[in-house]
Amino acid sequence: MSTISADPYDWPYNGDLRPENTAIIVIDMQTDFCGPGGYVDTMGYDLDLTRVAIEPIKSVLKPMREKGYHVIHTREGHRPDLSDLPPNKRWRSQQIGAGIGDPGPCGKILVRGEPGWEIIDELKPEPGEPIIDKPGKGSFCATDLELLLRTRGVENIVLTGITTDVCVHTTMREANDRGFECLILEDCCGATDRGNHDAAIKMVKMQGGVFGTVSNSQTFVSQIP
Ligand code: C5J
Repeated sequence: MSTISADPYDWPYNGDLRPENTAIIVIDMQTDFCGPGGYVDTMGYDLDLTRVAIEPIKSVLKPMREKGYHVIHTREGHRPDLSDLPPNKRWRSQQIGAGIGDPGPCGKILVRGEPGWEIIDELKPEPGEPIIDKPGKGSFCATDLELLLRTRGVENIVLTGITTDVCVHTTMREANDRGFECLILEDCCGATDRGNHDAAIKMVKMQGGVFGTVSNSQTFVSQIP
């Protein structure tokens, strides 16, 4: 039996932490969310706030890969014909000057196959690691992620990526409702606003761990069995 020190409870709750039943999900580490000229940059947000997660995620991926844990990546993006882009999502993005599907310095914003949609070089998936393409914020909505996790026997999920308050949080909530045992690594995430990041982390800790529990990369790397 092994656990990772976490707040408000050590994870996983039942001490059953093994490479076979545990996956890390690296959420949306794409140029559009943390690279120059991408969606977040075009909206005018500070890229340092999302890029801060890159090195901590790398430090966690290394031992997880070496020990044979499941590694899964996600990308937010839409079909080139935008047939899976809800009109209200497009309209809202246009209001802030970064219309999804519109041309930008990294190609069409948040469109599959465009340079901005690619996962950044620092966190390129290794051969065999599944990539989930999702049209929304949650990684379970309109994807085969749940089937993939259940088929592999995954029970525990480590959440990393960007942004803490949007795609990471939505995915954590979806996973928690499906009975997965969730851990979020707070320094492996970043938001477009520091206060939102802190609030999103705080929310997880309410009610005895309402969506799971919180740790950090250093603790995780030093304790992972
Ligand atoms: C957003 C994401 N923030 N990956 N997407 O629109 O969190």
